[in-house]
Amino acid sequence: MRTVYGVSASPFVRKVRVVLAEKGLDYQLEAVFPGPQEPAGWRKLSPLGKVPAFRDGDRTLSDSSIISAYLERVAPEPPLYPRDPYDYARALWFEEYGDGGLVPVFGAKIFFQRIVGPRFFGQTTDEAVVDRAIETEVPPLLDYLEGQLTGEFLVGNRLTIGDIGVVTQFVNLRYAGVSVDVTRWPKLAAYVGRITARPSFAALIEEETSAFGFGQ
Ligand SMILES: N[C@@H](CCC(=O)N[C@@H](CS)C(=O)NCC(=O)O)C(=O)O
Repeated sequence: MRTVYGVSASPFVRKVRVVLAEKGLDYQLEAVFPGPQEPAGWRKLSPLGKVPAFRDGDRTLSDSSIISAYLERVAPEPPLYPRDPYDYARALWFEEYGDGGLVPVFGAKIFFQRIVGPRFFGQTTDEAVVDRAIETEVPPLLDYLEGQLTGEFLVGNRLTIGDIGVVTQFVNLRYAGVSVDVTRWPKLAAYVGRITARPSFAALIEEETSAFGFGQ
């Protein structure tokens, strides 16, 4: 049995779970909360201490990008990495845009401030940090994506790892009470709605919303 280790509200854990769902692969989720209360032996599974980590029999891996690339080789259908060299690279670029571009703002300055800090570390939200992020840092990130969307997906005409890597970050943004303004970013708002309505995303959003009470 395959096992994903991590906390389900993590955008990176969700990314791997969406990949597994899109490929129709069975797995179990084992709850691991990174940080001070990490379980004994965790660093053997995840040398950097981050979630997700993954086990497939006696093989272990960490990092959502690495796990997703492994799963593509294990189960090539449906492909989530384009065959065309440039499309392949563009899909990886959007995956990186989620990790390196969106996370430092959506994650560190909004989701952490509004959700993780108050709920798990007893911290008070610094609304000035959140407001500044929403007003000045989020818009250029969304402007770029709006300009990249020419069709149903970010790359080509089918779902890729780029879509999964970007949209999983928007799920956390929504949990933190921030949605994409449809009047300012119409293509992006429709795109995020479309991708999150896929059964792979929708099932996890339902599970996480009821487990954590997001948006209630
Ligand atoms: N590049 C990593 C990022 C994973 C990551 O940052 N996970 C966060 C949770 S969303 C984490 O484990 N943070 C704990 C830490 O950095 O110690 C991936 O794609 O898996």
